[in-house]
Amino acid sequence: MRQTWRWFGPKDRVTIDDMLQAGVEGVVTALHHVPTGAAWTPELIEARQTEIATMADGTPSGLRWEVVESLPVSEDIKRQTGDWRDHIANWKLSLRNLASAGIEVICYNFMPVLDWTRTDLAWRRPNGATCMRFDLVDFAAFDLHILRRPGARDDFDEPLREAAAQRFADMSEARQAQVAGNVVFGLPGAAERMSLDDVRAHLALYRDIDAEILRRHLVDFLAEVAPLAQSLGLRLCCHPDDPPFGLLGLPRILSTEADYAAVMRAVDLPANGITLCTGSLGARPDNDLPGMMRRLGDRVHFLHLRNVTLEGSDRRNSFYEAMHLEGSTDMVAMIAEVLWQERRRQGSGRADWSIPMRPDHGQDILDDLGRKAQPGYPAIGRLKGLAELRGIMTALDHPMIGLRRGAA
Ligand code: DNO
Repeated sequence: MRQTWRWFGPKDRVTIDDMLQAGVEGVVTALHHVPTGAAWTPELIEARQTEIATMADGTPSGLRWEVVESLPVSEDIKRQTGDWRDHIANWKLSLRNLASAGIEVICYNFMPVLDWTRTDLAWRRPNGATCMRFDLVDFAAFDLHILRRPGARDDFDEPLREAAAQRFADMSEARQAQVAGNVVFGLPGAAERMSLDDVRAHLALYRDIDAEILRRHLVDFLAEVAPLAQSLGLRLCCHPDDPPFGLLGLPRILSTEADYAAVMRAVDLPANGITLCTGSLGARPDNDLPGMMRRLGDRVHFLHLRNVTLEGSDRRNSFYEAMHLEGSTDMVAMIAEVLWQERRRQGSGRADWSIPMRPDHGQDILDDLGRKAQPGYPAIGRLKGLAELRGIMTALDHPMIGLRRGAA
């Protein structure tokens, strides 16, 4: 596995020097400042590559931009409205420019309106660390009583509606505003904040788009971009829904193994691959993550290794972001499956046998608590996650362990 790290550019409070000292091998970033729908120019790509290649004192970092996360897909493309054809043309131009710059792995997602959703961005753990959390009762209180979305009632059963009413009655105005802000924080790049009216307006635009239509739009998009990516030697990898269940009445199409299998079959090219995010998919107890890695592994082009603790056994639960080896996902089994997949790729002579992974998210610990980096992306919490994951990788790869022999 290639050990990578997400960087939000020069404004990120976690620097190139920081990640280098964390032992990172490659960088994951995006041109967050380019408006969605516009093409990424060679000049802007090169400028970002130079930033990555340089430490604070001007010495070379030895790091390269290895994965794009994300090349954003516009709402117009998802809905096939407005300028969607121009946006696809620009997306393809960005692919060409990225390929010319030597960047091969391109992550994107196809979630309408919101990129990810949490109710807490800094939820306190008993040891004083903080983490992100999705509280289903808070979320229902938001949907029913703060956003007051028409149709929200039908999404929650009676006990949940009652719990949400009680929760809302107990919320201070400050907490109401905080939950609303947190829920809408998950915009790609998270630079802007939507008002509740903006959210309502965005939701209205999806009134007539169900999962079947949205899936068709994704397949139409892939039918355009995947053959080009294939010819340029690029690997596209779609990120799953986060969390992997319906929210705010919006359609969801990448929440399960069956969802992924259907989209990969529809455009059956190696370049049409997936980002296997154990944190997003792991928020649903019926997703078997090591099994997904085993069965879909030859099209997994990028890995997000992260853990969540589920607080129930339903498909839709409250959960919080646990430390990387804690939580509900068996991370050792997951890494073993990845290493097996890499052996198989090596055996068949694939140049892309080593899969880029990044320690996804981390709890805020120690000096992170004062640094206030991007939610989910602290320096030390991620460093701890990477160190733990690297320990597992190193151990499972050791000649004394049966994995090598088992895969042969
Ligand atoms: C959250 C991330 C997502 C992810 C995009 C990929 O922290 O996992 O923002 O980068 O959904 O397109």
